[in-house]
Amino acid sequence: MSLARFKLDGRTALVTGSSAGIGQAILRGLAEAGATAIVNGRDKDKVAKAAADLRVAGLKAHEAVFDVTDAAATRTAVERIEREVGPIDILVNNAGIQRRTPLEDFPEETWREVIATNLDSVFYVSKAVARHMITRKRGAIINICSVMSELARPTVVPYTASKGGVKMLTKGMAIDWGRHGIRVNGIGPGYFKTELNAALVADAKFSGWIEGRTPLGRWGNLDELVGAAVFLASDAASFVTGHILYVDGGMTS
Ligand code: NAP
Ligand code: GCO
Repeated sequence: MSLARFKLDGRTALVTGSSAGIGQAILRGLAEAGATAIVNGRDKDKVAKAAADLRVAGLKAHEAVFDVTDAAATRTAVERIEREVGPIDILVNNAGIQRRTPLEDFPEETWREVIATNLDSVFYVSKAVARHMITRKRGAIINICSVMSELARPTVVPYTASKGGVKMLTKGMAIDWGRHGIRVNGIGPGYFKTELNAALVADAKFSGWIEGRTPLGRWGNLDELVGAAVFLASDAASFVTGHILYVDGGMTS
């Protein structure tokens, strides 16, 4: 098989929450594979900095500042991208948050914030983008799940529920949109050192538990997620849809 099937030249990729962390790493990897990158986040300065970093590396980058929990703002932003940048060929629903509190003490408003950011947004952004992909009869969507799509641990139950939802939403989207030539898959990262996990990284006991609980014996490196994203976004995965690819050092096994 030619490695050209992994190339993304001539395609445009929107990654939500790509001004930092996993989303930033995945978007850079898609751009290095040839895609035009669209950086998203709520903070315009962070988005501008992330886009500038891509341009300094000689990569094509545009900025799209919007809150993925706002369905109307999302629709407006997607219409603007399609009009001003061009067709969105690849969508990665990555934006997400974590809140840690024992369930019996978990505030209802925080539950809503976690579900809105991690789950509702995947529906909002995917629906806005898929309307255009359907007319073109092609597209690739990747939803960022988690090992928490399969496993649970204390104090992060709302997050776990949200990521279980993202797993099944991924499968449902694959079923509804396969006839339109749209492939929908998930990536389930293990534990990675990002801002979202800063408190865990600083906790030597927890970090030691992660290393012991992970067959490869360590936290993941952000660039170790890029291969899975490029594969699932590319023609190399032309017959792959509804699949959750765990990049977790073996934790879910
Ligand atoms: P992060 O470092 O905190 O980055 C989160 C990104 O999402 C930021 O760019 C943030 O920018 C953006 N964001 C947050 N809320 C948003 C909203 N409402 N609208 C638009 N953008 C928003 O987190 P991360 O660790 O990279 O996590 C990214 C995704 O990976 C999440 O879905 C998370 O659940 C998942 N994940 C992470 C790990 C891990 O080990 N880190 C493992 C498995 C899955 P602004 O705040 O400026 O908007
Ligand atoms: C936690 C972490 C996890 C990871 C990730 C693992 O508190 O256990 O935040 O939820 O971020 O989701 O896949």
